[in-house]
Amino acid sequence: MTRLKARLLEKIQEHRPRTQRLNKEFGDVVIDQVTISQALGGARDIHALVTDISYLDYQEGIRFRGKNIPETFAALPTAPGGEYPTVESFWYFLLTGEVPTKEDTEELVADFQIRGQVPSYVFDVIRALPKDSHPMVMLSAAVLSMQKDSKFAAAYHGMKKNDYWDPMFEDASDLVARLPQIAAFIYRYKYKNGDIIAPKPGLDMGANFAHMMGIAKPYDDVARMYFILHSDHESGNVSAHTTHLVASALSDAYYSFSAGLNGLAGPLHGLANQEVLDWILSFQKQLNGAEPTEENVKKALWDTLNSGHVIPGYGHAILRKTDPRYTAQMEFCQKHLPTDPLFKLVNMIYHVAPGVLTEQGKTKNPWPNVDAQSGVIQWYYGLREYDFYTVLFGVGRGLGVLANITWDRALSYPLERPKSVTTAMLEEWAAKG
Ligand code: NMX
Ligand code: MLT
Repeated sequence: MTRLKARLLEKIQEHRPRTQRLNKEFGDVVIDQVTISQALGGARDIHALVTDISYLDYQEGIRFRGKNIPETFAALPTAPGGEYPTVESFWYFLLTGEVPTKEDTEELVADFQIRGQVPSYVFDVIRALPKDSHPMVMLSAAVLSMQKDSKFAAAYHGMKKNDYWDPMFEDASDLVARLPQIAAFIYRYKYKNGDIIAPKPGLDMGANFAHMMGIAKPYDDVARMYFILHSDHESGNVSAHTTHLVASALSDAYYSFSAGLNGLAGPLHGLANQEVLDWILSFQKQLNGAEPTEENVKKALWDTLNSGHVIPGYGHAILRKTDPRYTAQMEFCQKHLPTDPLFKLVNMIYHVAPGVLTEQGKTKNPWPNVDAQSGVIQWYYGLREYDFYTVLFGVGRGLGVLANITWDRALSYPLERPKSVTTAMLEEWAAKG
């Protein structure tokens, strides 16, 4: 058993009595009530999910295991020669809530090299799809194709409920370790004439991903930063909630995460990073070489709104301030690409868009989210096929949602099955006030 798995087991055993006591002794305590607009409005803000892996504050943004983004980056061990933590150490942190030692991380890097070996049939599945399939289709299909080797599904009939977490952890770890190679394969297969670069033994996940993508330093750090920032955003977002919901039927990690990825592929969720680049580039084209100004950016934003479209990368279902993931990436850009024309344009949009959205008066949050800034960095380092950007989000999101479903099984969270009502019932309650 790896040190991570042994520590995770201790953590699970420590945690179980807390959940059991709450359920048994305090099960009737009311924590929320539901209004008609919440029932009609996408269950917005109803407190009905429990996770300890991350928490999203309306103003401050995300905390992973209690730490905000700068604290997370500062606490975890960095890769040799890198400025950002290894993804492996972050995986340990998400699962246990503890900062791993150097030895814990090294063991995990070695463990991932073994788990990370992608079965060759996965590549056959990708190749069998039409080449013009969206890369998210390729990623989701690749993940789903590995279901046949699920350790959870194989063990299911011979297992007690208390042990479910073990093969779920095994599947989750296998998946996390394999995702970078699958993503890099999709990229090189689809956009680089199938000129595939094999993984290199001994590298951590960020360095190996940069290597397999064929992009030089500091892209290893970009990958580490990107995967960590996109990992988790508590349980209610579409990809996390879908993964959790599907896993609640005791579907294994492959079924569950593939479903979550399909939700991530929507333009209001993860696909927004692709939409942002598309929007920015078409605006740049319209400028025809002229400098972006407050006036022409304002006009482009209004044109988009007046045509009935959303401004991609702005707004959020929970956040009410600038997303700290946006800020973390902006700080990276200020350090590494301060004069890049696209970064300057993104800054100009940040200067103008909140005012335009406030004036329009519809959105509850006129501030940028993670997707407003992420594509510019990829573009700068040569990854210009922007319909690939959501795949990068997906690799990162795997860390959060797969840690979550491991804990779901550890704490025996049951089948999720909310109750629906009819419109007539709502009308009846409305009449009663
Ligand atoms: N541009 C224009 N209109 C907007 C925007 C925006 N960026 N954000 C919200 N609105 C509109 C929204 O469409 C709705 O209009 P209507 O009443 O006509 O249906 C109204 O403002 C109220 O929406 P909110 O309650 O503020 O937002 P909601 O919680 O429903 O949706 C998002 C949240 C993120 C879906 C929404 O802000 C949006 O569509 N943003 C643009 C897409 C985007 O950036 N998505 C990525 C989110 C982060 N992620 O990675 O997943
Ligand atoms: C996410 O990272 O999942 C997005 O910001 C969307 C959300 O939290 O609802």
